[in-house]
Amino acid sequence: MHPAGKKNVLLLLNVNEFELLIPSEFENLGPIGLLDPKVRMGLADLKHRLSRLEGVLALKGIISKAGDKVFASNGKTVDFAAALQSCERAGGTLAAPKNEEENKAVLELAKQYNQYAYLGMRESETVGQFKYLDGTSVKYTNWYPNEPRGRGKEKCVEMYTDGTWNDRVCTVHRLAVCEF
Ligand code: MMA
Ligand code: CA
Repeated sequence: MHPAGKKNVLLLLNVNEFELLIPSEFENLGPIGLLDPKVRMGLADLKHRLSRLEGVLALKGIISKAGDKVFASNGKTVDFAAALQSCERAGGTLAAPKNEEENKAVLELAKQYNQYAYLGMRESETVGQFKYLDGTSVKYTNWYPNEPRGRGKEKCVEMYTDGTWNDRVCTVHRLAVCEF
């Protein structure tokens, strides 16, 4: 039973690298190793079946993965605001590659759809400074030679189909690549 007003907090539990969200009211059940063997078998089976499904989706070019991130696109080209909206509606956000591995994973999707892709970052008030959508500063970059050169007039960022980046006006239609 949920006592009135009690928040349904979730705990992140790591089980053999398989992260599970467990309602906090079960925290007193202790580590996963103490769970009923049938429950543990069920978890192992779910893990196996999920990784099999991810393998199929990756094989088909529907998702790409890097570390804990999953990238996917609806294949549509839209302006920046619409691209961000469609990612958020799906429970994700626009892809913001934070290292070379993630950049390659986003590139896979740009190549799959043969379209330049919007990235989840924008130029700040300070010309030439780019920030992620949560306001933190962009560290890893992969600018095309001599970019960014929009001098404050190109506040969005597109990924070319070779993985390099260009600052660009936010009104052009580009592939919405999301991260989850
Ligand atoms: C050139 C280059 C870019 C700029 C676009 C805008 C094709 O690339 O000047 O920096 O963003 O033009 O059309
Ligand atoms: Ca540019």
